[in-house]
Amino acid sequence: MASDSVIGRLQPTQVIELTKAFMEFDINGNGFITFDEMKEALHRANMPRPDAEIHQVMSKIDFNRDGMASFDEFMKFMANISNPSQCQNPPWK
Ligand SMILES: [Ca+2]
Ligand SMILES: [Ca+2]
Repeated sequence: MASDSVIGRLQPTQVIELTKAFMEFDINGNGFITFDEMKEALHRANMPRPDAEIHQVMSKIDFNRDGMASFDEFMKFMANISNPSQCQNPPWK
């Protein structure tokens, strides 16, 4: 998985938490979250959401539009929305 740049922006504890979260969503463990898996995972977590809302979230996570959220896409999405307050300016800016 070529996600070093994304993971490098996250705290190690965040990476562990997000990896756990990903594994909960990826019910069949194939490394991708499908619409059905996200729906099922939210249902299991007692957070059922309407299909339209799940579609919306999936479309935000699914950068390459193959209909599934890969681990890399999931990490990117979570890194973007987590926006930690302790976020430092990257040295290349
Ligand atoms: Ca899967
Ligand atoms: Ca994808």
